[in-house]
Amino acid sequence: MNAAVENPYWMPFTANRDFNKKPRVISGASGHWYTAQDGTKLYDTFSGLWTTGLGHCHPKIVEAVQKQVATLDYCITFQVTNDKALALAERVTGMAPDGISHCFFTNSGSESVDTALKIALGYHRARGEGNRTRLIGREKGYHGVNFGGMSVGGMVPNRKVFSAALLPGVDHLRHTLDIERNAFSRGLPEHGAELAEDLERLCLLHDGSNIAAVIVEPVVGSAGVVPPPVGYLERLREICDAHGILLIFDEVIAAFGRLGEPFGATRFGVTPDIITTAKGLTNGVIPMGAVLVKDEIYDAFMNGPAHMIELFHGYTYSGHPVAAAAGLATMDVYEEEGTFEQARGLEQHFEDLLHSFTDHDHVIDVRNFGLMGSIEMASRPGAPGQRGMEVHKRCFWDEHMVVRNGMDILQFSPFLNSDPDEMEQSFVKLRRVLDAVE
Ligand code: PXG
Ligand code: PLP
Repeated sequence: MNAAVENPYWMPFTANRDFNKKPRVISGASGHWYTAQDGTKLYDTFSGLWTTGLGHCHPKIVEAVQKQVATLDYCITFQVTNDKALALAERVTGMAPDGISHCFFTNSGSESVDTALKIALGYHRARGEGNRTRLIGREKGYHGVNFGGMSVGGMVPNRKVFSAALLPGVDHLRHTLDIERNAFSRGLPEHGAELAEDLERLCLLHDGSNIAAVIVEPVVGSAGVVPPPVGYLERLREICDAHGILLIFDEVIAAFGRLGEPFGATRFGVTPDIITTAKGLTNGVIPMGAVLVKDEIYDAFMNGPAHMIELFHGYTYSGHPVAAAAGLATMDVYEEEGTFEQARGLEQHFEDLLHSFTDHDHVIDVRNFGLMGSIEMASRPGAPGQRGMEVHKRCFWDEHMVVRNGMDILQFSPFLNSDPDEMEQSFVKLRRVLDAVE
């Protein structure tokens, strides 16, 4: 099929008409490189979509998936389970902060978020605090596209069309992006911890006893990489504790090495009550997510008649054996190859490369933490997003490189096992593109 002529595929988060004029189609990958349909090799600067930190088609994961699909392809997931799901739950909770020893499987980040919100509401009700129903998100937050995650999310284009259908009883903290005070910060920005006091304000307004949970990304990803101000997450934790509110870290991007640690929670030394994950759980090979919860939360559900279902929630594919096998192989590779330490070792080089763009005419901010980074360009007057899209396309066609843009913000998610020279070359190519675009 010639996608340029007629493309039946309605692509997600894509400018479909523009895409169809000149489709960008990948048909293979190996390690740090994609292969386009015409055979061109393209360097991947985004590890898939924050997913594939170990590189594409890792032989150990490929082998585990091939073996599993020929051994147990699918298994009923309700009232019966499979060996791989059990093993993966043990493995993942074993890496989590102390006191978090149960996990619930989903198939994506969006499902993890909606699952976490439902668990938070069920937990309070089970403890006789059914009045705690309010959910708090944050401006610029991305928590997926299902109704719960969209409601607590704070990205305006994702909410605008569905405004009337958003969950009731949701409030938002202000976002922490402050280019005026924090531009070109290396790592965590200095200013903004006081923004956590927004939560105190909402507790005064609604009374803290009505708030069920607060959900934030420890480092904002989708909205353009916004690391938390120094002290901000610690303060959120304190306020949640003072009011009995559950703190949810949405670690769909942050977990599994992106911040040089198993979790953002372990990197920041701030332990939330619930952690949502997906992406790096299987290196992106098979869709899967996991929601990790503190023991008190799990225990609160474990009452009533023992033959009864405790949580009326689950997906046909929760704990899918092939996904779980991919997850187990991924965890093996992280451990055997020392991936998280390797990622930590790449941080300085990555930071230096990103910040070498500080003086570029188009650039108004550079932000980074762990192996998450962004270069924010000024928008063209009257045409927000146009410059970013042009950079994306020129990178693809002229420099053979996949670069992710969110409007005029370029986002970078290098491989956790990147070759430092390859990483450097990608930024040499990027500079050529930034010099060439108006
Ligand atoms: N929470 C967070 C923090 C995410 O980053 C999701 C939930 C939803 O996951 P699923 O698997 O349902 O897509 C995500 C996903 C970007 C970008 O350009 C990031 C995501 C999705 C789309 C684009 O940074 N992250
Ligand atoms: N819709 C219908 C008609 C179904 O039968 C099911 C599951 O059985 C679903 C939606 C939910 O699908 P899933 O469990 O894959 O999320």
